Parts: sequence; C-alpha cells; structure tokens
Amino acid sequence: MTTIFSGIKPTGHLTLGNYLGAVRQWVAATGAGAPEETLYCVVDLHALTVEHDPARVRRLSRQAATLLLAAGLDPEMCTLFLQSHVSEHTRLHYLLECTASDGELRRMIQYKEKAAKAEAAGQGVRLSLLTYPVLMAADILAYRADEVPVGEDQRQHVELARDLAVRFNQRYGPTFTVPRATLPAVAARVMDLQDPTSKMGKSHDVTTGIVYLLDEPDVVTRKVMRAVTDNLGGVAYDRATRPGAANLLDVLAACTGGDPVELAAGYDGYGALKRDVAEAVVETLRPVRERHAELAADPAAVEKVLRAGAERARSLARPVVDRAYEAIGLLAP
Ligand code: AQP
Repeated sequence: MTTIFSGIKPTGHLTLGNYLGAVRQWVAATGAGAPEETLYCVVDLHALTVEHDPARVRRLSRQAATLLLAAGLDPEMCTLFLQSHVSEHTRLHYLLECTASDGELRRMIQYKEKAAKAEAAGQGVRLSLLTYPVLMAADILAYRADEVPVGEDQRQHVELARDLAVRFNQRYGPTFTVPRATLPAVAARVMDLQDPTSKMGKSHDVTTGIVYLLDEPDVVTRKVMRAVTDNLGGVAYDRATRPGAANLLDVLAACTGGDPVELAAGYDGYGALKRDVAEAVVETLRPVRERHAELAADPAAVEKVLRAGAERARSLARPVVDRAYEAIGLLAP
C-alpha cells in the first residue's frame, strides 16, 4: 500500500499556488477507489518559525483546515489533522536533529531566503527556521510515507527527508521508508502576478500579485487583468524571456487541462489571454469558496474532523517513532 503525506503551513491565506501546486493533487489522491493511506496536515508548528501573531496562527489554522475540506478532501477517505496535536512529530524531530548536520540545513534555499527577509525586517532569525526542514522530515517519516505531493519550492526539503531516512536506516537499521516528492505536471511553481520571477507566496507583504482562494471573483479578475507581462508582441510560452506570459499560460493550462505551449498559439494579445485566465481561475475557485462558506458556519464539525484525524495519525505514527527511539539507542520507558 502506498502512503501519501503532505502538509500546509498556516502562515497566510491559502493561495492559488498552494491549490494548483499541492492541494489539488491531494484531493485527487483520495478519489474513490484509491488504495492509498493518505494523511494531510496543517503544519501549525512550522508557522512559529517566523515572526507570528498567536491569534492569527489559530485563525489561519482553522481556516486552512476548513479550506482543505472545502477543496474536496473527504475525511472518510483521508486523515486530516493539526501537526501540534500529534506529539510524535516533535519526538521524532529531535532524533532527526541528531541525524542531520548544520551544513546541510544552512544550504536550504528557503532558509536563506526567509532568514534574509527576517534580518532585513530587523527581526531575529529563529533557530526553528533553520531546523524547520528537519521537523518536516519528521512529519513525513513518522508515517513511513512513500509519496509527498508538493509544489516545486518544497522539493529540496523532501530531498533532505530522503537523505535523513537513508542515513538513519544505514546507521541504526531499517526504520523509515525513503519518501519521494511528487509534483504536478503544470503549475508546480505558480509565480506572483506582479513579479513573475518570484513564487506566489502566502506570506508575502505585497498582495496585488497573489490570488487567494477566498478572493471574491471581481478581485481575482482585477488581479489577473493587471498581471505583469511584456511588450514583445504576440503571445508565446517562454519562461526565461516571458515569465509573466508563461505563468498565465501555466495557470490557464492547470485550470482547463490544456497544454501551455499549445494554448499560447490560440492568442495574439494579452487582453484575451488575461480574460480567459481570469474566468478559468474564478470558475476553478468558485466551488471551493462556496463550500468554505458552508463549512465555516459549523466550526465544531471541522474540529471534530481534526480530533478524529489526530487520533488516527497518532496511532499510525507512535509505533514508527517508538521503533526509531529504540533503534537509535534509547531504552523503552
Ligand atoms: N507558488 C506556488 N506554486 C506551486 N505550489 C506552491 N506551494 C506553495 N506555493 C506554491 C505548495 O503548497 C504547499 C503548501 O505550502 P507551504 O504551506 O508548505 O508553504 P511554502 O511552500 O513555504 O509556500 P507558501 O505557501 O508561499 O508559504 P510561505 O509564504 O509562508 O513560505 C507545498 O506543497 C508548496 O510546495
């Protein structure tokens, strides 16, 4: 049986990038007939690695869980839970810190970017920001996950989880499954509409280039119509020289199921392309927004799903983490 695990950080409102890069794959993996064990987690501890407001993290954690259900995750078919509710993640984190090296963590691209941002803002760099990929490895390895559906920006962190699993297994005996990242065919890296050389990120301060899942249709349309493109004439798919156009074509392809290069041939100007992208995004997000409004009216039902999810996740992770404690040389309590 294949086990699938993935997570999302409540560091901001979920974006179109999160949806096309990750969440849509998660929903697809839980479809009827899928034999997999699928676990999805709101990784709230990861939200504490940068400057945060406690009330906002609580609010965003609830909202992320509600949005995942609204996007189509069926709690009967998968396990949905909050990371902080399953202490096996942090128990395993320490053992993996004893397996990872300082050098390999300092090489992580996201660490360099987020540490630079924190420093520029005059905020200290939290130690947990450096060790965050190790906690992410614990999230994955605690369930012996085979596959981790993520967007491109998380590929390096899944590689680290692989390295740590291999190293631990070689030193202390077979304990973990070596996981692999699975990326969507298109839109693995949705770019900011105002700065198409940067990833669309949910914690970015400038929001005009970010489409949020809960944006009203007119807001989505305005953001797409104002997307930065180029003045090279015509429409062509070229990520290097026309990143804005390539991003719009990727988004259109992801929403309509087409191929971005072939789609480009159907346009001779950006006005028509942007109108079609706006309409496709609005229609893709409409059912998610509508279902979210229904689910948000009953927060107790969402909490019940999360409690049941945590219980099941705990029962799966505990024997794996206990095995790791024994393997590394610790006596059973
Ligand atoms: N722009 C994106 N395009 C495609 N996939 C994306 N993901 C994030 N942004 C894009 C994928 O969404 C999943 C959940 O992301 P995360 O919560 O782990 O956060 P992140 O990867 O650090 O990126 P964010 O959402 O922009 O958050 P911040 O701003 O806090 O860093 C992951 O599978 C991710 O690849």
